[in-house]
Amino acid sequence: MRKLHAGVIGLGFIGPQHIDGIRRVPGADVLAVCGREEDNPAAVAERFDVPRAYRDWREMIADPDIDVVHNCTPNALHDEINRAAILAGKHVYCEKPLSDSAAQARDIWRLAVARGVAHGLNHQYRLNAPVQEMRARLQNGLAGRPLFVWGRYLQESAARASDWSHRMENTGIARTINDIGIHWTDTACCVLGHPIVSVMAELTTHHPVRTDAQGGTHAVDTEDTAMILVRFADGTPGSLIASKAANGHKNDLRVAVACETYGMEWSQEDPDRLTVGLKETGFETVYMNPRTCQPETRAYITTPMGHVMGWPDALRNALARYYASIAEDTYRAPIQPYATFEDGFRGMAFVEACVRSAKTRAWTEVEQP
Ligand code: SOE
Repeated sequence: MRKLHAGVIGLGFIGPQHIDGIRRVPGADVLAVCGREEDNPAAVAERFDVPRAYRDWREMIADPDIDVVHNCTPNALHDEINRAAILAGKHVYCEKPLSDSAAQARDIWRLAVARGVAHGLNHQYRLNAPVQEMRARLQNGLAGRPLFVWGRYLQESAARASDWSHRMENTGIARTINDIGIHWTDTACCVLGHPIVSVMAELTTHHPVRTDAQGGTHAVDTEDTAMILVRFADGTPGSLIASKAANGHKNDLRVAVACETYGMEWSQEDPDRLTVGLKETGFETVYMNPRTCQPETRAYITTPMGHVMGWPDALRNALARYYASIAEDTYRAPIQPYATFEDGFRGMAFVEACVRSAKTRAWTEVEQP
C-alpha cells in the first residue's frame, strides 16, 4: 500500500509536533502544511522539508493527493474545517476540543461515520505505556476493586492578571475545562474503562480583567480553575482539579486510582513510570519492562527502561494506531485505541455539564451518546 499523505493545518505550537509525529509512523508522510500568512507556511514547509505549502485551508483540502487532514487550528475553526475535510472524503485527525458544543460534536461525529472516514481526536495521554498498564492491571483484577479516581491537570499560563493570551478569547462556554480538563477525563475514563455520568463543579475566574503587554485591558469571564467531583458509570467516585493558574506547574497531568489491593498513580511529567502504593511497604516505582508489564501494555513500550518515553512518544503512539487503522481498514469499528470523535462528544458533554453544575450548584448528569 502506498504511503498515506497528510496535510497539517495550523502551524502554532502543536502543528509542527504533528509533523514530527506523522514522520515517525510507518506508512505515512507529510505532503502539505497550511497556515496563516503570519505563520509563513512556505518557510515552515522549507524548514520541515514538506513538498507543498498552502495559505488557504480550502485549497489544501481540495488537493486530491491529500488523504488525511490534521486540524491543528484554534478551537473556533475546528468544526468548519473538519466538516469540509469530511465532505471532501478526507480522514481527519483533530486537536481537542472537537467542537464548541456537544450538539456540534455529535453532529460532526455522525457525519464522519456516515461518510466512512477515520476520525481521531488528539487525547494522546491515554497512549502512554504506564496509562495502559494501569488500565490493564485494573482489567486483569490485579489492583483489586477501584475505590476512587483522583487527579489534576495544572498549568501556569494564567496565574497573573498580566498573563494575557488571545487563546483566552472565543473559547466558548468554558476555557480550562475544554482545554485541559477533558485531557484528564479522557485519560481517567480510559484507565477505568467507564465514562463519567455526573459531575459537581466549582469554577473560578481569578482575574475577570487582564492586562496585555501594551497595557490594554481584557474582560475574561471563563474559568481559570475548575474543581470537579465526578461519578463514573460503574459508580466509582472521583475528583479533578484543572487549573491554568498554578505557578510552577508546567504540564502537570496526574491520574490516580485508589484500589482495594493497591493504588496506582501516573504523572505526565514522569511519563515513563508508574507509582504503585502498597499498604505493607509504601510506594514502588514501576518502569515499563515488556517482560514484567501486562501483555496489553507491551505494544506501547517503544524504548528500553531508562530511555524515557515522553510527550512526543505518546503522540507517536496515538498517530501510529490512527494510521494503522486506516491502512488495515479497521477504523470503522466504534472502539479504537486512540480517541475518536465519540470521545470528542463525550468531552464536550462533560464541559457543558460542569458549566451547568457550577451555575445551579447541583450535581448534573452528563449527556451520553
Ligand atoms: C493545553 O493548553 C495544551 O495545549 C495541551 O492540549 C497539550 O497536550 C499540552 O502539551 C500543552 O497544553
